[in-house]
Amino acid sequence: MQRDMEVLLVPFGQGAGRPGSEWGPEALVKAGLLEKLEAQGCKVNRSWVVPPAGSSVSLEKVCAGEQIGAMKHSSSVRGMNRLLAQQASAAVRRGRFPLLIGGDHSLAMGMLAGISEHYRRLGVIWLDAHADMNTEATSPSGNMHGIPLAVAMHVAELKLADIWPRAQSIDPRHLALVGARDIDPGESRLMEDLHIRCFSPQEIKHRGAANTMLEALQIAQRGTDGIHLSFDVDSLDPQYVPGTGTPVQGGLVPGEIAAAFGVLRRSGKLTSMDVVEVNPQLDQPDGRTARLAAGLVASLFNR
Ligand code: 4U7
Ligand code: MN
Ligand code: MN
Ligand code: MN
Repeated sequence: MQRDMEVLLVPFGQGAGRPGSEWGPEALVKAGLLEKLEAQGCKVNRSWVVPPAGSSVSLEKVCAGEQIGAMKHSSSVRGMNRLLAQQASAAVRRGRFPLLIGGDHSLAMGMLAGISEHYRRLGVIWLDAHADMNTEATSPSGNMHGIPLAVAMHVAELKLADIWPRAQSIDPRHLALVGARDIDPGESRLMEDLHIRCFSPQEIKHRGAANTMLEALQIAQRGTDGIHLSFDVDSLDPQYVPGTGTPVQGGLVPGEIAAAFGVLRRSGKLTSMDVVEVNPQLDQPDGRTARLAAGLVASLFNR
């Protein structure tokens, strides 16, 4: 893995249905994520991604804009993702590994938009309790953290190219879902239509996490020029991650994520990553969600 990293800290949670994930970056920094990475010999360049005061994409101004369909805060989500795409693209151009510390999962749109300017055939591994591929038309909630994959595959109304003009859509053949167990009807139709491979927790527990991740890696690797890992902490079982906004029972245990990450680390193939949906306001007072997430993320970059 490229160990010269651009850590993009994005305190933004308006894509989620409940407040708090905007405090995720602070909690992950407090949990020592950046020190752990540095202790392992990574070069950590960090930047907070927030709208510059008075800029044409300030949150205040974009909040006042029009909404797409019924999606909540769609203008500010788009504005924030445009800024993020710019930073993610610049990081790859400088030869660095972009690591997003969110924030809610709508921020994956900006990451994929910016990164796909350079990796034109990007493989994606989506580690999540959810499929995150509702469209504006199928979303039961109107929350934009539930649509990033539909946007990335250019099957939603909003497209990556609306966020970042030089973006390239994600080919569903290069996408693997890992850990999904709460899938809406519109999402399961799309998964069938596009033949998207989904590894349920049941399958992972049966086959073993390392074997499963090896197969997911093959899907993301075959015919691609880069691999993005999107780590939604709700892929873990809620007993380990109380601090997340959309918990779903029956999730992965930390040892399973660690084993899966071991496969990815040894492959050396990842070219970018997100860690999202840490919500410190919902966490136990000891901050266990951020601490667990920080340890797991750092383990990916261990030598
Ligand atoms: B997350 C949901 F309806 N599918 O669209 C939706 F169940 O980034 C949840 O994975 C989405 O946490 C969860 O709102 C988004 C819902
Ligand atoms: Mn999720
Ligand atoms: Mn998600
Ligand atoms: Mn969530």
